Amino acid sequence: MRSPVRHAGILYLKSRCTAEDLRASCRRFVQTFLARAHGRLNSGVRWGKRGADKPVEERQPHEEALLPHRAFPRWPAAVALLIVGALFGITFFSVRSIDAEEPDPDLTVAVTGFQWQWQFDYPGRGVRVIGTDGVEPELVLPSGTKVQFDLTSVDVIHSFWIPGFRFKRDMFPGQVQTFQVDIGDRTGSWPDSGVCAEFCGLDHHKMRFSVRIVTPDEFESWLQEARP
Ligand SMILES: [Cu+2]
Repeated sequence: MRSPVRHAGILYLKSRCTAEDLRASCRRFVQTFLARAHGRLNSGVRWGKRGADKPVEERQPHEEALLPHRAFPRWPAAVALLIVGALFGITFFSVRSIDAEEPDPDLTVAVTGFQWQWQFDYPGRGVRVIGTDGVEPELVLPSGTKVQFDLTSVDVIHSFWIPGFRFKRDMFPGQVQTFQVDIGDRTGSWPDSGVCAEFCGLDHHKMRFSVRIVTPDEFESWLQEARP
């Protein structure tokens, strides 16, 4: 006779499978999983009873193998669980700190990706920079500030990536993704330092831009000059 536990883990697909059938199958699967996990944890005791009361010469090989003194130790599983838990915790808190946003950043830049160029808008400042075929756009930022990027796309998925900022984020049509970056005190110009990191069509390779970081005073002067 087949074990009911063995049966319980199988998801039967009927020609007309109702939602209740699926729920029942999922329930059986979870119950089976828990029952087996519980059985494994107690294997040293449960399996150890088999053959333990027989003389050594009458024991079957599988019974001998499962006696308590042959059972697998539990500490490797405990160590593995501890490592997984620690890695999970480190990842959780790292991602949370990376994604943390201040309610009032110093500057917001709205970045729009399109096939196959970039558009940088400085909301409230009246400045827009658009890349054209053959002319790489320049992203100008003030040093020593917290800058928020609002990212979106008008056609396909692009990905805004400035390797020097250690930050990359995908851009989806119809959605706005935000992230904030602390712009350090270093000023300078870095041609070709920003790219699209998502293959977005034939001329994807043309989606590159330069980054220039200037002092806050120079940034205000640049805004005035760039304003149409
Ligand atoms: Cu792209």
